[in-house]
Amino acid sequence: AGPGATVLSTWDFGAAANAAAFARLSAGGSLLDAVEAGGMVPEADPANHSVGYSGYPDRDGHVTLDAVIMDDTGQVGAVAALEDTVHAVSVARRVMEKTPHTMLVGDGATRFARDQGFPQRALLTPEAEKAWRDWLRTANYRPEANVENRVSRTPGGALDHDTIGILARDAAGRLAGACTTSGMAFKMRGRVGDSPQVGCGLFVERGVGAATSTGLGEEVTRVAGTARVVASMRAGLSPQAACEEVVRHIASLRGDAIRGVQVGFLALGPQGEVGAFCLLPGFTYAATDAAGRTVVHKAGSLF
Ligand code: SD4
Repeated sequence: AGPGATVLSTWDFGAAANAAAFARLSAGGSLLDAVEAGGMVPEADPANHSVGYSGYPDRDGHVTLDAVIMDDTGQVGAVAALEDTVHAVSVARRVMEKTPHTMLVGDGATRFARDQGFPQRALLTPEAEKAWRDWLRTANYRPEANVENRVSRTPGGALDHDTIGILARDAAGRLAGACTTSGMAFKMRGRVGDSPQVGCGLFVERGVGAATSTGLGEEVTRVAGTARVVASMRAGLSPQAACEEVVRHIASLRGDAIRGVQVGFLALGPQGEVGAFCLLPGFTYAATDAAGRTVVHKAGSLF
């Protein structure tokens, strides 16, 4: 795993998130500050149709966001089906810090965001609305693999599914992570993906590792994917072997049902060891080392 990573994020656009996270760490911020700052980057990016502002809506035209944040002391906060709020990852952090709960959903999450002073903002951009109206003509729900790396290439042309998952470690080997997404484009109203669910989109355990996932969330949720990756690491597998194990498990469990489906996992060990693996070619991730150098890598794939 080379020199080891300090910040790891899913997809090409993770490089910008890593830069923000690394800057927070360098300025003395905590690991939670870093992963939150990283998640906020794609959330605010109008060219990214799969996270936050300008995310593609559900099939009723509502942009609904899922996010989670977690550290290695077991602190966790999440929101699901949050609306009218750009920074879902920050609301998730408030859930962690200000409530006795680990997750708020729907109207309750949105009301909590207002109570906490997060500005109300319409998330459906004209471009995303046009994509939705175009989609309604066929209403064919067919998630497309690796569309995350094609942000703003074909406005409205593709069924975006994306997430940013971001993992960070400090010099002492402590770990934290976050995951934020607008979920699958044109999903059913009320659909919640893997991303905000602990052990699915994100899992972090002190001294063992951190893992995050991306792709078609249902395929991650049904196997509690990141909980499984970290459990394998606890049992002695490297982050790479652990990511490969869960991908092989999904493939053997699901057979033909996952043909053409993308799922990718990213894992980070306490010494900065990196693992990444996916079903189909095309999953990339950004790794930033302790000196702040970022390289975008292609993950290995099963097929
Ligand atoms: C979801 N896993 O909502 C997310 C989408 C995603 O890359 O990660 N896409 O299913």
